[in-house]
Amino acid sequence: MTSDNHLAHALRTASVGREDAIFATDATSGATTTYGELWAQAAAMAGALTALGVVPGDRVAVQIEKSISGLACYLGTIMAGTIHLPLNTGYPAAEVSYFLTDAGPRIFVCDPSKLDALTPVAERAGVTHVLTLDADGLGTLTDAARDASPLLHAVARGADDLAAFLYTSGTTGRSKGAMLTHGNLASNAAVLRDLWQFTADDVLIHALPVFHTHGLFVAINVTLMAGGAIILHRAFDAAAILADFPWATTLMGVPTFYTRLLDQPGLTADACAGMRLFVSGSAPMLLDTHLKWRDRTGHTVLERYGMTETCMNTSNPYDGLRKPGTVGLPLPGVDLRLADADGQAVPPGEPGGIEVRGPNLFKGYWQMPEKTAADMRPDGWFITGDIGQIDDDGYVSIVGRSKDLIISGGYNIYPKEIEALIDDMDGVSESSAFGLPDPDFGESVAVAVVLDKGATVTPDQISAAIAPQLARYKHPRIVHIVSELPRNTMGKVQKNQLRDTYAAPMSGPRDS
Ligand code: MCA
Ligand code: AMP
Repeated sequence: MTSDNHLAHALRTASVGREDAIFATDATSGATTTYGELWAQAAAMAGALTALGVVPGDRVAVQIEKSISGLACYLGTIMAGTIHLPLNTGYPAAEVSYFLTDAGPRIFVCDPSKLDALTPVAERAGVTHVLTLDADGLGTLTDAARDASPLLHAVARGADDLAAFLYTSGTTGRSKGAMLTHGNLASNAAVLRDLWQFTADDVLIHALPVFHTHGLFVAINVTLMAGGAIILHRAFDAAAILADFPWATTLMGVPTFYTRLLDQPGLTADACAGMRLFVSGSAPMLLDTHLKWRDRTGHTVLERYGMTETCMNTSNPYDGLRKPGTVGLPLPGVDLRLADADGQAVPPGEPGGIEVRGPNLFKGYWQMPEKTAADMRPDGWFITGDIGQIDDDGYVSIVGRSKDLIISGGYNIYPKEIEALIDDMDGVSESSAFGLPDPDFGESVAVAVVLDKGATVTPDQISAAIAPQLARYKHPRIVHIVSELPRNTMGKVQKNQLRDTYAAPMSGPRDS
């Protein structure tokens, strides 16, 4: 039924003949969805998209709440041969406008509550049809799917055809659409399923958002490929997740999940007795968290490392030594090297820029060949912007980043995006955004702002001005007005110095 559609076939195979097996249980309502129902809904949605005139290669952008119908919509876009483009539900209209204009989707699906605000935005971006889908699976997309003939034969697509765009911000400006192929997603999920030993008996607690690689292409694709089940949590609630441990076998999360779960008195070895695997990624897990988790639960968290452009690159082993503080070994089929700025290998044991190559590597940035060329060496190595070190056993540690990036609760925040908005304000001369240690999110955003001579802009005015422009998680938690930014002799702003100065706000300069 889906065999000519590379990714749909790969995701579907494990559940063929097991249509009555449960794919998902809603953590709130307890309602279940079988594999048969999931794929029937996906085929219906693919039918609706096809009836609206999509052709292979069209983009279908979605900004929808997490739901089973939302997952069926993802599978439907793949079956229809189109390109799935999920957007963070926290993006305000200003950010959505950029993504729609850049990606040029034919169809945009949003929450009904945002329809009035986003329809003009979508129309200005040339979107042909705006549909709706809410957290309960209701909306005009569902209506259209009910009325359309289901697409019984998924549109043929090969491994090299595009399956998804995920936008990732750049260190120098505009967000870039990473183009991921059917082969990228299928090969990476298959490797992870095998390495982490996922089977049809697994039940994954799914509390991640489904508009990023981690929640969608790792958690969902791996589960589908194993024919396992998920317990779908719409948001992260530590007590509710802990309460589901007895029915589950695995959890995937960002480090914040684990630090928040550690705050739960009920987190004990007994509570984890039925769990076989805890996976962490998207941000560094502190050694302290690793050790506390092991003490409390008897489990060693399996940490892995990936990127939007590459899916997953490395993982600690399932069987064998998991080394806290490392991200493990390169995945089977993934080449990883440490190189200097010219692409020359660094001496063994020395830190160097992490570069990767393999079937996981994206096809480039949408309509930005010069940015693709800047990150991809002619012989196919992708420059990740992470600095790594490899120990004698081959385990990779991430020891720094050459890209200017803040990771807060697993979300990436590019300082340049915040600085550009603040620098545009009347009365502002320049600004610098940087990350400060945060016990919950790992890092939080701070910004130092230099005002024009005589200007009287306040931190509150700065916060208020950027609030409607950026998703909440990108908002600076603290704004310091400073007389100048620290610079080195080359004139480059010294963010390390800002971090050191403001890490302990009570002892920092009293200039804000
Ligand atoms: C929520 N807030 C945040 C964040 N999340 N602020 C900064 N950073 C965040 N990550 C804001 C809320 O808007 C709220 O603002 C306040 O902080 C407290 O919210 P709270 O209810 O405590 O947060 P939450 O809703 O529980 O969310 C925390 C979270 C969430 C569960 C950790 O951020 C999350 O799901 N993170 C996972 C992100 C992820 O999937 N990353 C993978 C992408 P206020 O109340 O002040 O309005 S990276 C990836 O895919 C790569 C390839 C990889 O390797 O995996
Ligand atoms: P993104 O651009 O959202 O795909 O985020 C990818 C970046 O997240 C990587 O380049 C790393 O800097 C970071 N990252 C992902 N997993 C880990 C991890 N386990 N430890 C440290 N950093 C990580």
